[in-house]
Amino acid sequence: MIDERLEQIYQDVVQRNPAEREFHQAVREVLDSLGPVLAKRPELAERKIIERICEPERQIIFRVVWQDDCGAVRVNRGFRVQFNSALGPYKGGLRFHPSVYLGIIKFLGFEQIFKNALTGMPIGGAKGGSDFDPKGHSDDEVMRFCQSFMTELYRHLGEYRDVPAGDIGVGGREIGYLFGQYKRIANEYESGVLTGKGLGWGGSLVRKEATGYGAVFFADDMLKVRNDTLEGKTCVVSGAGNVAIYTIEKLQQLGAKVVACSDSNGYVYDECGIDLDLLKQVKEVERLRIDAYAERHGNGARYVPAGNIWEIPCQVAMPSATQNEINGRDAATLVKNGCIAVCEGANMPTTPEGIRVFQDAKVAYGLGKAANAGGVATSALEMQQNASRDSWTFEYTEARLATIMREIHRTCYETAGEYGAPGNYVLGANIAGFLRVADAMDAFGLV
Ligand code: NDP
Ligand code: 2IT
Repeated sequence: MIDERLEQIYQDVVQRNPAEREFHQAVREVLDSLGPVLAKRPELAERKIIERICEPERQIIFRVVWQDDCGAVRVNRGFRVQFNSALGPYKGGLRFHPSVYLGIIKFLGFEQIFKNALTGMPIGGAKGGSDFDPKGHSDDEVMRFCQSFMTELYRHLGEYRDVPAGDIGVGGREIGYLFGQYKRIANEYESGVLTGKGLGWGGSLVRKEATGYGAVFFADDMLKVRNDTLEGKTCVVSGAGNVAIYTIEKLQQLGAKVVACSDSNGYVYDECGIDLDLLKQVKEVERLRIDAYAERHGNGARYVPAGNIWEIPCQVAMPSATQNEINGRDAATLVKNGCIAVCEGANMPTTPEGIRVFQDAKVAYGLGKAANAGGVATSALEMQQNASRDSWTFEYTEARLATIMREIHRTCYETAGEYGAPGNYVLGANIAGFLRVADAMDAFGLV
């Protein structure tokens, strides 16, 4: 770090939040970008804006008890970290995955503050979730879990207070059960309290596609400033969930070829390009594992159990599964194999060592908090439609998303240039996002 005040802040964060490794990592990455800001704006340091941003406004941890189909009692832990409300109501997804603990939710909530600021929409930052794993549970069990989870969470929510959405393990089915229970307890049809809703009950067209589409728009812009395009590029997309599927869809629409995707068990390699209809059938309709794609395909698609997807040669890599899925060695392999752009649909998928490898090799590197902001931006568009009791067409909503993504890219690119680091989207995104939140916090006084 350039500034020893920042190093001290980081050490304090580590000490005050022991054993929250991913949270430390997310804080470090932002603080590493802020030296030039403190040099220009010393009053922000005096008023301890950074220390305040690193401390969540409110953290809620609660017990979730439910009964499985055999009548056995199950106990999980629920979280909602309401990190920062300087720019609007708390906003951010819910993650249901067995790896969830406070450190994961805090890293995601911290990232969300800056991401949401970059969208230019009036939304603060939050994240929540549970160590509950929806995989392997029946619809009825998922419903009972969601109802129990919302029975505690509802008192902390509201369209002007806190508006959750999906993330890993939380899609349309879970949002339906959560909304149903909220509506029942609150006795109000408060559409704007959750986003990612079904199209027949207050959802927005394009929300399902938005994170993946947005990440591809960002990748397209990164290549454009280098006088290049996505057309004809060989791409690898990790994951096979919501973000991965719609990343693949938009890449294909723009003429790129996606040769592989994955889940936590392995990857599929399809030299002719992923068959998206088959992938959607396997993952979205039947909720199967990715090996079923290769089984059904029959025509050359190969399933590689426990394979490392980053060993597949590609020009564009779009990590869309989870945090820290690309380490320094994976990054070096990608570079060696000719990768020219990495654009993150997932949150913090590249380790700090991996980021250094990409930056040293002058790979166009689009970090998650900028590149995957299209999901939450379209959530904010869903909130707008709910507030005005309106619903927009697919074309109009996608055009709004495209404009927002192009604007985020421009902001990051120009800010990096202004601070003497042209092409460094990490610096550009962290500084631009931070300044928007810091200026609002500063205007509010000591709160
Ligand atoms: P889904 O639950 O729809 O899909 C997640 C995919 O990632 C699955 O293929 C899953 O495989 C894989 N995955 C999850 N955890 C791990 C793990 N620990 N190791 C290996 N693979 C894993 O989630 P989303 O597509 O919504 O989310 C993917 C990423 O995008 C996350 O980082 C999320 O935070 C981020 N994101 C999501 C947004 C959204 O709107 N949904 C918005 C912005 C970012 P398996 O089935 O085997 O678990
Ligand atoms: O990480 C993210 O930005 C999301 N999971 C989406 C959050 C949202 O509120 O739409």
